[in-house]
Amino acid sequence: MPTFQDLEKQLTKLEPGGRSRPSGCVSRHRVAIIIPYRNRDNQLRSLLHNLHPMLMRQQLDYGVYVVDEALPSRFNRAMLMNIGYAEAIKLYDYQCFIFHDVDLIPQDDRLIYNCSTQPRHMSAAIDKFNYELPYKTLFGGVSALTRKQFVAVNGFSNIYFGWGGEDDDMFVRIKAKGYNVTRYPMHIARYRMLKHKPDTGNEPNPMRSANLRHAKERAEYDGLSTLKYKVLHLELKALYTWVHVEINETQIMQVRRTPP
Ligand code: UD2
Ligand code: MN
Repeated sequence: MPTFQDLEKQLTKLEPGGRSRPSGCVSRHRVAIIIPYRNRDNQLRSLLHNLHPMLMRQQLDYGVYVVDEALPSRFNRAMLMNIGYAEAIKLYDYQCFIFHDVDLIPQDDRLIYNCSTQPRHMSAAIDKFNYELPYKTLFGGVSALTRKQFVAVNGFSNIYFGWGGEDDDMFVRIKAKGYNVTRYPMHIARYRMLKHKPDTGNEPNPMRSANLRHAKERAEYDGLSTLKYKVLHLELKALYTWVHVEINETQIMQVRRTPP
């Protein structure tokens, strides 16, 4: 496993903040890779080691954003992705957003990290699930939305603390706005999932099914439009832009969970 220092030596063409663009042409795709993150150092190194060379080969104009949630609030994957979006657009005119679990390593160069006329679920075939889609409405893992699509669905919900439900909630939002989820062919959309020890602060969320029941109505008043957070630190590191954030769980839970 390479250290961050090893990686910096290998990836000399990167610009500060984990940015790259093709030399000699202007890429059609300005892509922000948003990684919801806490305490998965080994996996982050592994992902960056694989992702940067692949994205360069794909001739994308891209940047990598690691949104790292400070303790003690419970992990909120969906909200971290909203924050990643909000911070990335302040820094560059991104038009495409790839929301990326840190533990999924793409295995095929034809898995192009761009956006389409419909939201795309990228991680359709994962080794852990025998490279089969576990269920048709799955939207977890890695997904791709244009800026316009992401704004139309009001981003992700902010109220899912702990593990589960936030990806299904997004699927509901997407359908509610008349979009259809697309996927690359199963022999291309292949990923390896890295193993890890159980996390603290990301235990299964007991509210996940109850929250999901009102996903469609809640999309109108819970999401990008009500996003509140505090940036503790933002730094253009060599391999990625590090966004260290504080989330106030009590404050967020004052948002209505059920329709008025
Ligand atoms: C599934 C989904 C994931 C998400 C989750 C439910 C797939 C392939 N993955 O993941 O997208 O919907 O269920 O919430 O469908 N993380 C940290 N530190 C932590 C905890 C989580 O960095 O302490 C991040 C990291 O990017 C990780 C992601 O959150 O990959 C999802 O957590 P997980 O990998 O533990 O959950 P998993 O594999 O069941
Ligand atoms: Mn995982």
